[in-house]
Amino acid sequence: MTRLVVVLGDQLSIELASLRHATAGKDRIVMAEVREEARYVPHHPKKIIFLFSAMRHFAEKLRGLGWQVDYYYYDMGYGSLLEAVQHSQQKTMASEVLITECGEYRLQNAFRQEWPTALKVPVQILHDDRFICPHEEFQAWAKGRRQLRMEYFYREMRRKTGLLMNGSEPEGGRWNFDSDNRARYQGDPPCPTALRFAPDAITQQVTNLVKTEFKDHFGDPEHFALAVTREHALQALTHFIEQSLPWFGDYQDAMASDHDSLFHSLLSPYLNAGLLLPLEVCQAAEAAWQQGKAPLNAVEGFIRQIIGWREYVRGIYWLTMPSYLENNVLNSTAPLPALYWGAPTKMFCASQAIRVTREHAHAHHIQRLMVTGNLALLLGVDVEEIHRWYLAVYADAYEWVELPNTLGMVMHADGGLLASKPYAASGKYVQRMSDYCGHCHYKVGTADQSDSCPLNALYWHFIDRHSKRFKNHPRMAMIYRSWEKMDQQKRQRIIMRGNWLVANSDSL
Ligand code: FAD
Ligand code: DLZ
Repeated sequence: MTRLVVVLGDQLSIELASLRHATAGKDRIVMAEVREEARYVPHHPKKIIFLFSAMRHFAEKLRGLGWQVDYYYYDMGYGSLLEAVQHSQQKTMASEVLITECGEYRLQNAFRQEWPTALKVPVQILHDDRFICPHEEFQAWAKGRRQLRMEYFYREMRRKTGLLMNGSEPEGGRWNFDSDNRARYQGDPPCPTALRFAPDAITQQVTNLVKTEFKDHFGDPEHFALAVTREHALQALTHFIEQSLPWFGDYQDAMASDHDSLFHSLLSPYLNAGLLLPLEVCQAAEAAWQQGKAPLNAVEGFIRQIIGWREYVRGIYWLTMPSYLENNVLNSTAPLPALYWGAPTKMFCASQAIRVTREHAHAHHIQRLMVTGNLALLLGVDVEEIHRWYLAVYADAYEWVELPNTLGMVMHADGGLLASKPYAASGKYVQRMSDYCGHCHYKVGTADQSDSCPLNALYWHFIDRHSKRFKNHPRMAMIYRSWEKMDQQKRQRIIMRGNWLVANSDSL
């Protein structure tokens, strides 16, 4: 009997478990562009162009390999994945639906609870073994630990994969070279130009559709240049390994007004949609080190992001959902400032982070964490609102990876489950790591004046309003001592300015 194999927009890998468990020519694949997935947040137009085009190319590839594919185009008007699968099921009288677990609790729950009843056939859900750490392994690792820390999880993943290992010891005698990775970028070596892929006929067709159907979504659909096939994604990987990896470590935390992505890989949309696999990407980086083409601090730093952070945030997501979404321990409820949706701002750092987001559906990690993230944390922006913003605006955004980064790493809303202390910072951090402050209307050297960098007063405001929670935190005690030593009147002026900024965040 025929089975239906559902392939989601972020499951575009030939190695996918459900494809391995099915038979080309006998079983039938269902892929669908549907309103529910395209509209659960107002996705950036480039994210939708990327996914729809990559899905259409993948369907072509599957057909070329002998698969029968039912592909539902957006303009066929299907509301949900279930509706599309129901249509194929009624047409084929398939006996079973096969699917690889997905990246979002909402949909995974629907597969379990709704689909078997609605479809009247069994729905078999397979583990997604493109990831390195299965859920059970993460649960076993987390069980009984007083604190979860990425660093210890990461070491387990190094041992498991053998990446950068010399027997049972880490290559270079250290697990982590992060302390070597904090340089400010001064223009040398020159940054590579990003690899751009000219849109083919499929991408052009999708772009026209997106420009019409999603014209109300934040983001620029023009100049789309992402890879939409595995072949091109592999070219992007090679480009990164050759052109950027050697300096990835040194400038990982830097920001520069002339260079939107510095030496970052820009591989996250491909990894998350399945065009590249995490292990192959790490192995390519390790090979570059073995061949003497990239130093250890760069390669270790890069691999840590993938087998460390990426797997760790996924583990936390599935360990804690759905209750993770409810966390808001700092009671953050302020509205998201209009600048996040493109309103003008005098803060140069924020205007840069939003500009790259609007243009590319991408911003690098430090822009997300220390600019838009830090500002939202200091202002106390509503956790759900900022979560939905991050989920909407980046081409790599899926809830399993976005939510722990936003709610845990940025907003500290989980009370320290993901990271021990908040990444709160004043304007000094931006000044140290970028050239932004030199272009800014505000003065980074002061905190209590009407033209002082808003991050400065907001930082102390945050420290003051959360003193009960953080005062005795061993890594924050020094900050509280500095705050308490500050002149009483200056403190008052800073708090007044902080109050004003929180209340007038649309005027930043
Ligand atoms: P590089 O700097 O080149 O890093 C290499 C790879 O490591 C990335 O492609 C990514 O797969 C992985 N990686 C790096 N940092 C992280 C991290 N903190 N968590 C998970 N994986 C990581 N990443 C997403 O893939 N999707 C998201 O929706 C997402 N949302 C984020 C939201 C916030 C608030 C923050 C602070 C970070 C978020 N990140 C997210 C993590 C990170 O910012 C992006 O992975 C990175 O900027 C992607 O660019 P890149 O491919 O050039 O990364
Ligand atoms: C993000 C997205 C969008 C915009 N559209 C679709 C779609 O039309 N069809 C589809 O199968 N997947 C889409 N996706 C990705 C899904 O939302 C993603 O598979 C789930 O969120 C699980 O990670």
